[in-house]
Amino acid sequence: MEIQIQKLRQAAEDAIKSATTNLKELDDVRVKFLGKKGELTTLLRGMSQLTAEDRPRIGKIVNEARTQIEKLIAEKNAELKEKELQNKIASEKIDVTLPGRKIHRGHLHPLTLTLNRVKDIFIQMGYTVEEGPEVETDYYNFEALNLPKDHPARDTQDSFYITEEILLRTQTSPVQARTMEGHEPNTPIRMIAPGRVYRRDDYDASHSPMFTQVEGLVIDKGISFADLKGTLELFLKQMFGSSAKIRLRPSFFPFTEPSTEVDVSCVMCHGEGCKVCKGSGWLEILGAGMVHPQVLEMSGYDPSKVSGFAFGLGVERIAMLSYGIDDLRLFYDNDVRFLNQFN
Ligand code: 2U9
Repeated sequence: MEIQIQKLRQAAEDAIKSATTNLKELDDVRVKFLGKKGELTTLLRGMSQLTAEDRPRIGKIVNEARTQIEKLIAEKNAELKEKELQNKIASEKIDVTLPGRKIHRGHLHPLTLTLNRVKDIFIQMGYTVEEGPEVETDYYNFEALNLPKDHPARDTQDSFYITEEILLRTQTSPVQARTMEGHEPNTPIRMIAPGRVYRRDDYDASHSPMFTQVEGLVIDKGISFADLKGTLELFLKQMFGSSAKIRLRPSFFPFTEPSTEVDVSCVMCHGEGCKVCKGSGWLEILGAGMVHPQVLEMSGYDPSKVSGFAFGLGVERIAMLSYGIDDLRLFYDNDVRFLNQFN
């Protein structure tokens, strides 16, 4: 029995020594000798057959062998763990001399940049920014703006109809009508409504069935045409520079009376006359007017107590003039060679 134990101890020591690759291999050795069905454990169980005289002596040898094997396994375990750690560190080594990877950051679209500038100017003047649905009712898109079903001006704003009464909005004006309705009647309003609008139209360098508008509305006691002119002049000077001049021409819109077109001196030639302004020195940039009494009344305001002015502009047109872009479709193509120029 003693010889058997010595052999087993030697075999275990050899196995531990040769377990050089990984912890799993070492654990297999542990199970083989010390596990529940391990060789030393089995030997220990067989001790019940020994004589009472032999048992303490043999027991001592077996226990010594067990302790020794456990000690060697623990030592080897620590050694292998350290080795695995060193291997891991070596494999994860970072070459700090490598050039860095470029992080491609996104940026805002030129239309968003232009819209943000327009918004900032009006926010500075104390305007609120209001939004509304792009899918609108015929009532808010037309009726509430003095465009009844048989009004000829509806022909210029044919739209995409979902039903006879529901359509894609042709202007952001319904947002103003909704805002007025949401206010205590005759209380002041100073707002802009930016957003996408839709019209049945061609798709070419200067037309699109979808574009971006900003409309504005100011209502209070005693608002006059002088307020309209002063506000829009200030806006255009901030947008195009303090040397910009403005010119008003009479016009017609169903929702304003009187109505006006607002021109700005050409941003390319400063009034000299060029290709962009077709030699006139002026650019058509805004439509505006005093809010029609009928429109005030429709949304619960009393035209004998308050008055207001309204205006509208196309963001694409302003962006084209600001950046010198000659084709509207570039804004919607999503060609990164174009978009990256606004980074
Ligand atoms: C309410 C009352 C009045 C909004 C207005 C214009 C003039 C205008 C166009 C300019 C170029 C739209 O982008 S564009 O095609 N807009 O000329 N818009 S006054 O008047 C309103 C709106 C709402 C309740």
